Amino acid sequence: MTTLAIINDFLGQPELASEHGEMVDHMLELVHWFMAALFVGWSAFLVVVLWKFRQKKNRTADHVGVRGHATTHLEVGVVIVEVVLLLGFAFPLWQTRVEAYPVGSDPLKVRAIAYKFAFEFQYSGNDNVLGRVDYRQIAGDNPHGHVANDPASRDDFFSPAEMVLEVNRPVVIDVSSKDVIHNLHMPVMRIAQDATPGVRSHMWFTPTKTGSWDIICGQLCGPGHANMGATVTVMSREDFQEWWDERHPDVIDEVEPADPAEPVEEVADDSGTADLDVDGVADHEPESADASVASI
Ligand SMILES: [Cu+2]
Repeated sequence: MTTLAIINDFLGQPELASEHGEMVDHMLELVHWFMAALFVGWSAFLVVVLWKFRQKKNRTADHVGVRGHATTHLEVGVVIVEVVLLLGFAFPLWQTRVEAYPVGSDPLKVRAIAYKFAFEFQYSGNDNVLGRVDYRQIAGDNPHGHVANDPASRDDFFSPAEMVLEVNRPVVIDVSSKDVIHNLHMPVMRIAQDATPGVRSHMWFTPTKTGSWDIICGQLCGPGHANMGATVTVMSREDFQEWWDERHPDVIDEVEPADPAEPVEEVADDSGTADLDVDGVADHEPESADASVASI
């Protein structure tokens, strides 16, 4: 699909590096054309009424006002275009995203941990299951709150400030926050997701280009917000494998792959704030349609 991008280019839309991004750009372009038409139409209308109802020509006020139905027809036209945009473009985009949610062992699993004022990325290791984190277990020697008895976490590894991905391989990202609400925003991937403490959010996409781009925080989160960022680097399959092998802990040789069907022992909740428990073991199904919608 080739996309008309005159207004997007004019507004400085960054380059595109994800599979679904073309649909997002296409819809943005259409919405902007529609807004441009409305802007021109309403501006012309304003000029016409200023001229037509000028004081010099109309010494006495007309208390009846508009007599024709032209404005009603125009309003109906606007509603029809908006319905077409919603039903013809926004809903299909949402539906495609929800139906194509990647499952199974192929998608890369990453957890993005946001905190004031940086991002850190947890990789699932060769078992492809992210180890659980529980923020009540955060301590000096456990900065991410790893659940110690979770076998899935033993081969996990971290990448501070750089999210490395494999080109053309879907990635599912668990987005969470350790303090306030942040937002993992990757403009080139045309995707963003709030990182809310106590809420498990997912986002997914397929990068289509190799390169390095900015990740920014999309929620005003405090005095360091402007400097809160990271990098997303997309590598070829070979380079990614090399990067992975360099970081993957040796412990993998001693660990049995975690069985996602076997529940990990729950941590005793003595705080009365069960919602704070943010886990992500083998659970990458969207919990509701909202989880996928929010990732666009
Ligand atoms: Cu932030």
